Amino acid sequence: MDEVFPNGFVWGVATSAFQIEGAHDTDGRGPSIWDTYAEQPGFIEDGSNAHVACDHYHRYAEDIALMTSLGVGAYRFSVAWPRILPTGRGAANVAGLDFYDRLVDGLLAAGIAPWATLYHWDLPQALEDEGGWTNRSTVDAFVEFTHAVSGRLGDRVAHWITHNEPWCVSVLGHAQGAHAPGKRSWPDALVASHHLLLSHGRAVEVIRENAPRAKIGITLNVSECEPASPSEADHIAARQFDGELIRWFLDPIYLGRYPNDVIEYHEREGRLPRGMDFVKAGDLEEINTPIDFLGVNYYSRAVVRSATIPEADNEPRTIAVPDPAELTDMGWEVYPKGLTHSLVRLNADYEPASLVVTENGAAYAMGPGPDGPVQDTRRCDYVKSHLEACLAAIASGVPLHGYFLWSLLDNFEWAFGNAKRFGIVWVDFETQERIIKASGHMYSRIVRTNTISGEQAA
Ligand code: IFM
Repeated sequence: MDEVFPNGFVWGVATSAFQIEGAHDTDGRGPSIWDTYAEQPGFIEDGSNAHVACDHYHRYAEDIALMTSLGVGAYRFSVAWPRILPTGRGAANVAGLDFYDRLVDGLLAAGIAPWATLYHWDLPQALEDEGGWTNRSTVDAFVEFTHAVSGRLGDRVAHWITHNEPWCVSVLGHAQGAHAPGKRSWPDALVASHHLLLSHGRAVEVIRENAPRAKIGITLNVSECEPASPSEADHIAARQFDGELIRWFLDPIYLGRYPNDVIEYHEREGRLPRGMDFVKAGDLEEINTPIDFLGVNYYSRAVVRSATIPEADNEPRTIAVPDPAELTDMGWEVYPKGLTHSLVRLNADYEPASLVVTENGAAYAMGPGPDGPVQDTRRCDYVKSHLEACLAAIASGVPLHGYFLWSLLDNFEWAFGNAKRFGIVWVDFETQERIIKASGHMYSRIVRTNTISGEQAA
């Protein structure tokens, strides 16, 4: 197989605001739902919070210099809504906008293309107090936020992502309680998912007004959903999970309708007590607004078993871990073939104009050895095998145009806190020292040469 990527392939690194910025109450930033969530005793595995995180708010210039030394061509970051509109709507906080202005100008001066994500989970707490994503008025607030940000940065940011992983926001945040705002209600999760999608469609229109030449997309967390056994029950369960995770979001976006089998499944599970009454006339047309690319965040596959999880009373199936399997520190199976299969399948089912891997990476704990360097060989292997998977997809005709490694920096991994390290740059959270790991050096060679040939798996 050809080990060279197409000319013009975008090589990037990704982060998100809440996970790296810190400066939680600086320059007028308001509290977000994740600040509130992290304050609850026991909600963050290692008891950490993101008040300082990687202190990127103050060290962004140093972090741009790191990206320059890696040689990456693009940087995917997110804009903290509570920095721009501290209570969610109303007058924009100029100091917050100024920060992203400096960041974008710094990136452009360094020859790095900014890719801005609008919503990467940090909803202003004031909006949550009014019902958050379950309240349709949050869609209007998101439109205000999009106006403020794209109005200020749209002359320089040429790539926009409306939402990051709306399944996590709706299901992990509203049905499973594993993410902020920590709710456990499937009906709320499905209402929230619709409002997220509607806000996506409306935001696309706003960005097109403020940045007419920009490319706009949305990012989903994608897994290849496979049955745990050949049994019919497991096949059905895998298809249901695929429906909940992928088709529930992409069918409205690309086909202008919710998938009937998934509606029926949610109804059977009692998750739609009032049917689909939250879908108003015209909503699906707005959600179906054309976009320029589909962002894919891929980490692992989902092996699905039909049996109920005993401790999670509202889940009718289990996501199993195959045995034996190679696992990352998240307990996620290393399964690069699933990335090829997912890209090929999404391309066939939805025919997006372009696909971009907007996140891929692995959590491994290894830090500096006695003589300094961080030998994260397993992350090197993970990245290389997933880039091979990208090449296989391209060879099958998938219009894959870029890859963003998650993540530039070790950072605040949501409910796991600082304990799970995804960075290709190691961060000492006490001193804020940064050290490029072996994976960062390897990635640097790859992005400079546009090929993975010469990178040996360990
Ligand atoms: O850290 C997260 C990121 O915020 C969203 N996608 C998955 C990553 C790893 O869990």
